[in-house]
Amino acid sequence: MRFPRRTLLALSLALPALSAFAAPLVMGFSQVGAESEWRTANTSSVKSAAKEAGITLKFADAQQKQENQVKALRSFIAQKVDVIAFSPVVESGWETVLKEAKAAGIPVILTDRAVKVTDESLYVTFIGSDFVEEGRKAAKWLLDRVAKSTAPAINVVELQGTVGSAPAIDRKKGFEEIIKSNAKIQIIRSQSGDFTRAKGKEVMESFLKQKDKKIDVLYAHNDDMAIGAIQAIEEAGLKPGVDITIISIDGVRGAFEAMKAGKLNVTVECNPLLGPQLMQLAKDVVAKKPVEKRIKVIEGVYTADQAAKELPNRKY
Ligand code: GZL
Repeated sequence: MRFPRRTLLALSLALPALSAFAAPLVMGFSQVGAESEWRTANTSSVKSAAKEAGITLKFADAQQKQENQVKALRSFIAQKVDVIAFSPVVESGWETVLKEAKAAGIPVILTDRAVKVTDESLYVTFIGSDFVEEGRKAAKWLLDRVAKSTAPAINVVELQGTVGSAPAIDRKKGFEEIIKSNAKIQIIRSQSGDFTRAKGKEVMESFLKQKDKKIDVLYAHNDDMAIGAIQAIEEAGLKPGVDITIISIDGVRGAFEAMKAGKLNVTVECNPLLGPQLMQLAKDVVAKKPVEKRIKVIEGVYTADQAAKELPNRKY
């Protein structure tokens, strides 16, 4: 069917204006859960940024269960959303549902955590922190801290994040890569606290009950587990941050308050405020603009002596 030249001209002039009346972009977002202060801040950033960007957000909380995330992704596919974004609770087990999204022509953005897939075309881009580097930063702080120590051994206990999750795997990897340079530093116990305060406290209690080796350092994969462990250390009659040096990751408000109280020694920042970048990415992806396959978040390291000054500036 051929349109008269004047109609085509009119349409081409009207199109930009018409786009203002286009239906808002619809994003299906599957969130890990509400397990930590970090996660709460991440959810708040995603929701406020979607509102700000005029994006209709369909938000699903998976309560840290992969099967709930798979269900949510399938629901978004059935609803024919324009784009799917999710933070995968664990790295593996996503091929099938991501193939379903691809078959439905719905682009997928990974946010916060990565997946292990054989076909990288199953997602368009991954925006999140470099967890291996966060583990390295934690270990480098410890190396500096014990550089002048005459102790024959530095015994570390480790509270790992959720088993199988990218941050738990990579934070362990980065930490172990760096401590290898000092044979005195040994991880004597390591167990998952699932990124929660309650589990962090419970596992630290079990570490403290085992009296065969003195605990010099706690390395916690997130602040919430460290804060739970601080309670366990105090209940055991020890001084957290003094009798046991505590290193954690995230940089949430609770960590700055613990550092200000002298109960935590250092937190490696992991920025949860990905919302605005994610929404712009979604618009670019839907508009089929080229985007980077891997977008890293810039982060710092904060020590106890900086806590009081930095606390008022914290946005999460
Ligand atoms: C890291 C994020 C982790 C945080 C935890 O980007 O996936 O999950 O470190 C959170 O606090 O539970």
